[in-house]
Amino acid sequence: RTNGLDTEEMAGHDGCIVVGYAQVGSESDWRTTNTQSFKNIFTEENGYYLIFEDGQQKQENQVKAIRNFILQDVDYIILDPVVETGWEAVLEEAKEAGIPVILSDRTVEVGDESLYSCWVGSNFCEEGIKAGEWLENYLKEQGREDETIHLVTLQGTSGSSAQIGRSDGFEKILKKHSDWVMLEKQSGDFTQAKGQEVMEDFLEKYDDIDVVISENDNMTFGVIDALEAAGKKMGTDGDVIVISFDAVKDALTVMQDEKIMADFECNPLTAPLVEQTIRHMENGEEVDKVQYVEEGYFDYTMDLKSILKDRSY
Ligand code: GYE
Repeated sequence: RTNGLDTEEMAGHDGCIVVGYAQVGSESDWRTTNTQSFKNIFTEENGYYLIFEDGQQKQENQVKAIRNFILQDVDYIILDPVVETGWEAVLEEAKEAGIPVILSDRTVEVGDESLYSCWVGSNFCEEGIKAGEWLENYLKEQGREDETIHLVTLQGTSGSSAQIGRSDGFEKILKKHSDWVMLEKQSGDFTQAKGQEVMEDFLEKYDDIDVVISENDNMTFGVIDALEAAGKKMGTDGDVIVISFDAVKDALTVMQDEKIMADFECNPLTAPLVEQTIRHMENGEEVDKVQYVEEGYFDYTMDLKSILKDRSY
């Protein structure tokens, strides 16, 4: 196996499968685990040489990283695209260079699906639907199904498939309830700092928020800080119901105090499935175009203490 990496960089790496990985950034706990999952799996012991690029949540950085991977003539490109659109040109360049592209976590929207080999990730729309259905059931259980319910949404990075899927999925359930009023949706870019800022803004504008939908846990941590600073109580006996996505350890920890009522898991351990896919491709086997990772959900009624004991992320 030869490749275009300069000899110094590749010294001692002969025979490895060279993988260029364009990661979104380091905006959340979920992301940290996702990155670690790749670093643990794509090791030299496993026969890989991993070139990792952090795009700092900017598409232009990711495009630059992919162009460098092409110049380096890597064997595979793994892309976690920050947003869905605008990838045609650079994916075309990878295709012309004969380098397969595997999408991990988020996906792209392109006219020509042959521009990537496959996508390994989560069913974001399903996560949004499950969140809406959970709220539906909870309100029924509380005898509040005929009440007018005021909601706000903190969306993830605008135009990312995680944001689009979760928003669309929740919207499907929202539409069935004429008495659910979505007061406003704003992007908190999947970060805690932005999440807090957006929630503070919502609290200034609306004094009747019953439900907060927050499209990832780190924004939710910001939401909780803002609610606490405003003297709002969360939980069954509180003023506000907070629903989140990801289900990282710290989120399940605060769920014990009902600061988060339900959390829809997004599995960050995509690397094993990506690695398995590469092995299949190395053997010349066909791979499934869409491969979903497994995920569940958690709510405040569960035995979180024992769940937390076995949880790795
Ligand atoms: O929910 C969020 C991260 O793309 C699924 O990105 C991922 C999302 C995840 O920043 O925490």
